[in-house]
Amino acid sequence: MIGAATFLLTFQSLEGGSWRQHTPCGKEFVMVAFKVPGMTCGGCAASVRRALGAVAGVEDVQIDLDSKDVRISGAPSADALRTALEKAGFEAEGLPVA
Ligand SMILES: [Cu+2]
Repeated sequence: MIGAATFLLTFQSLEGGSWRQHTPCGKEFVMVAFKVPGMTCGGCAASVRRALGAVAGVEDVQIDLDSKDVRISGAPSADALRTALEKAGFEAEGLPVA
């Protein structure tokens, strides 16, 4: 339980970048957080979600339209995320290079 609480705190304090995490059951995965300032409505958010969800290795996509924050969990490559976003007409801000 302590592990789960720590995990949640870490997750909520993300500002941009990527993190290697272990779930409470010991599985390792990566979280990537960045901003997509071009999202202005629910339609944009849906496009971004669809584009990112199709990238190999992505397990979950969370989008906060108000803050323009996007959080990915899974093990995708940042380049693949960037390419998918650009194809959908959006630019990522703060997406790690590696
Ligand atoms: Cu829109």
